[in-house]
Amino acid sequence: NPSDCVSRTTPQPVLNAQNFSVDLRMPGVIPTESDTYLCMAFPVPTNRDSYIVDFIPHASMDTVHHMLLFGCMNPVSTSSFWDCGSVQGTCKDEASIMYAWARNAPPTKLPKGVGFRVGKNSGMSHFVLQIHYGDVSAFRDHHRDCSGLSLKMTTKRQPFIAGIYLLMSVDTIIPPGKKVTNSDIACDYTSYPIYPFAFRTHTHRLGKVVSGYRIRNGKWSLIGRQSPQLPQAFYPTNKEVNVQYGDTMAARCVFTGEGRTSKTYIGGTSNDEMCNFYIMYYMDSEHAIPFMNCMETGSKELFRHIPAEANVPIPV
Ligand code: IYT
Ligand code: CU
Repeated sequence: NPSDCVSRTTPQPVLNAQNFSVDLRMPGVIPTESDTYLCMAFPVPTNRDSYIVDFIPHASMDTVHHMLLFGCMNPVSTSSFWDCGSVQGTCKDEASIMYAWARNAPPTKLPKGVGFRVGKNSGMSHFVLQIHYGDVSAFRDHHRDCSGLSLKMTTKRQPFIAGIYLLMSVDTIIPPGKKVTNSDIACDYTSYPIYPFAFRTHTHRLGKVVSGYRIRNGKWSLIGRQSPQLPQAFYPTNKEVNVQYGDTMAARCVFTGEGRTSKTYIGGTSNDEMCNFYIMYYMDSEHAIPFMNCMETGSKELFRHIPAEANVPIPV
């Protein structure tokens, strides 16, 4: 939509002293190859702590496959945009994901009173927007793309902080030809209560289904379950499942090695695999921890009790 590119240059209206909006847009790019990943970094426009309270996507449906928003201190580059496919990446330090838009999936809304805390003190001085351009045939006319996101921000303290808990496998090996390989991840939870409200799964081509659970007193409660072959957006969680000190977090990715002639490892390229279960939660801002992760391999004994649904494929 060419008018998207125009709005970028018009000044941002100042809503009032506390609330403002930030436009993160590609600077009129023309990707030439399908499956191009482009990134752009933006400094957080205030030194004060501020909160993202809403995301408004602007994506060209015919070319944008997905968009991800990260926060970090040191983006790979600050000059215009860069190719951030598997080689260069997004940030020199650890990046934290805050938003995902995927074609044909409804975008997530933050609950009222919940915001992502950003700004220098929160370890997030920059936003990095990543856009995966899928089919680029629509660029044969050489139009320029300004897809991106608008962030609704405020400096007003929010009662709840949004955060991400990431469960990821670091050691899965998928034997070639083997029909089913489970990748199991589990960690004890030893912090203040979190309230999950959305989840996202991520694998590459071999992932069939990814499920995440809270285990309390031996009872497994589903947080979310999805096919990673469907749009990899944040979906609403199953039902109100909170997580508290003493619980266990667990996730399983089910892979198939069919069609492969050699072992598949965890890695960044499309020939590698990943097993990720992201939980978006809110937490009392008093003891907020914005990002947590779990990379431990779950024990066989624990996973003997995983509900059977975790191995039931989801039709795509
Ligand atoms: C090896 C792996 O599984 N990488 C994942 C998870 C990951 C995400 C972030 C690892 C780190 C991060 O800072 I954010 I270290 C991975 O790269 N996943 C991709 C994106 O990078 C987010 C994905 O689409 O979920
Ligand atoms: Cu990946």
